[in-house]
Amino acid sequence: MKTAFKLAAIAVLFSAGSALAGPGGAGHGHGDETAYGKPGDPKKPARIVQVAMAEKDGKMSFIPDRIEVRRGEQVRFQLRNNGELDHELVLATLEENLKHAVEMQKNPDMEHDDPNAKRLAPKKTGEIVWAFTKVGEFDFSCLIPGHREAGMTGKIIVK
Ligand SMILES: [Cu+2]
Repeated sequence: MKTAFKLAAIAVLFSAGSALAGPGGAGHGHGDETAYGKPGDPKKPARIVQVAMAEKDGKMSFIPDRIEVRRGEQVRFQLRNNGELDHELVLATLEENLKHAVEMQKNPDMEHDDPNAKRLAPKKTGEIVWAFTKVGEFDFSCLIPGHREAGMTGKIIVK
């Protein structure tokens, strides 16, 4: 009974994600609040954190791969893809990102246009503005198949 319910919830989550309802479309019923915070307000002050996407000797990484944030802080991630391949940064709980990675294996061309994710072509830059409203340890990863496995993952610690 419990398992069936859980599976149904996951199915809803995935359909909401692929239908791309945009902010507020995740169906949580309280705006865009997630377990790891909510989309930031670009008009409000934010701490700037620069994150580079890199490839070296067969490894892929985010630099830095560990970011500490205070609860309530809004962060403007300034992303730059320094590699030769497309990369993305998807911010979520570790559990969500691992599930999402499985989906990406099935649909490698799945594009993200959500407030918690950004995909960049080589040498391009982009931004994610996110408000960390909850304490915890969260994940950011590149979910393009093979990239997380090659090292493209990091941690955000909200205190
Ligand atoms: Cu990547």
